[in-house]
Amino acid sequence: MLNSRKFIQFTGFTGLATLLGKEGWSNAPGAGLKGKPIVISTWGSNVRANSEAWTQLAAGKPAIDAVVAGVQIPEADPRDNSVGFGGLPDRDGHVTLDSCVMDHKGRCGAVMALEHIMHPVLVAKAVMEQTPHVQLVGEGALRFALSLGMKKENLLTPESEKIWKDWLKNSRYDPMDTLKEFEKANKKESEPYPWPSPVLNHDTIGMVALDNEGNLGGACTTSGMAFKMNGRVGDSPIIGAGLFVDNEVGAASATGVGEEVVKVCGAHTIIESMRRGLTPEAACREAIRRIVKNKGAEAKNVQVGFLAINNKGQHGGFAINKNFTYAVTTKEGTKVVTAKSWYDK
Ligand code: SD4
Repeated sequence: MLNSRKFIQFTGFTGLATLLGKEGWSNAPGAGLKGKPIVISTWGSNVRANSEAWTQLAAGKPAIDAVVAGVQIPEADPRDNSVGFGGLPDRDGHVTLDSCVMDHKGRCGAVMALEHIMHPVLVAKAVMEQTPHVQLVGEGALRFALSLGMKKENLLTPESEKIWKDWLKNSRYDPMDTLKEFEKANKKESEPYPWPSPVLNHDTIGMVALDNEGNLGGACTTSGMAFKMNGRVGDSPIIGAGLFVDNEVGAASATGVGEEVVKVCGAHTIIESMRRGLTPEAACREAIRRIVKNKGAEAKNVQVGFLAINNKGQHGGFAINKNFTYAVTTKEGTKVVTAKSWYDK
């Protein structure tokens, strides 16, 4: 069971207040749809992305199109320092993007360490649809994007550049060191769990959806861990780690310290657990259990959050540490769910 279900409060998201009625989205477009469409995405702040995806689902579009539309919202938002434009750079100052998509037929595409392209998810989709391959990386991915007519852009905003330059003063990279940073900043325990720091690595978007026809799709897109080594690839563009979709079962995605997600094939593990009959939440918990088993007591110092839907439209999530939230949109409306976590008291 999920421990908190709240309809969204609109502080900070002015446009959304006009979209939702007091009790959720009772007059939402799509209320008359026969199926049970649903879209969920990592982190409560991604309600705006859900809204875009829902517009597509409500118009009867396939899940894959809905998620690709949805995740482009944070990709183009310079305020989101973990995705696309405005994403924090690697330690050499390069904004390098990881992204993947997967559809209901098991088709998939990914780009890794892609620079200068505002919407890596569109390149990942084109890899899936227009090439004989599944993954393109670095220079080759960039050349492919340019061949599609995409523009080469500077994605490093002045704000991200400043954060990077401040970081360079100490140049300490240790995603496992979060609690120490937390204590140094004199934060209270009740504040959101900061991994690896309160602001620097939040809001990667993993989004999965079920459309009106009962088909699933998913997308995951990120600028990855801030100040990573140049060339580092996380879980987000790895099919089976950051994202997996199987129309027979469900769809799952991940956020958090990608190295830990890759080690347990996170999203694929969740799908296989749901295939064995686990609920989405229990399946996410099982994947978290494997990370905790690997890391022992150190797991307390790292955050990973998983979310999943099954092909009946049920959803769930689970995290290592508390305060992992995800946004859910259905015909009933949009809400932000705080997932249970391994170390919930
Ligand atoms: C990564 N999983 O590159 C990503 C980071 C992330 O919100 O999820 N940030 O490891």
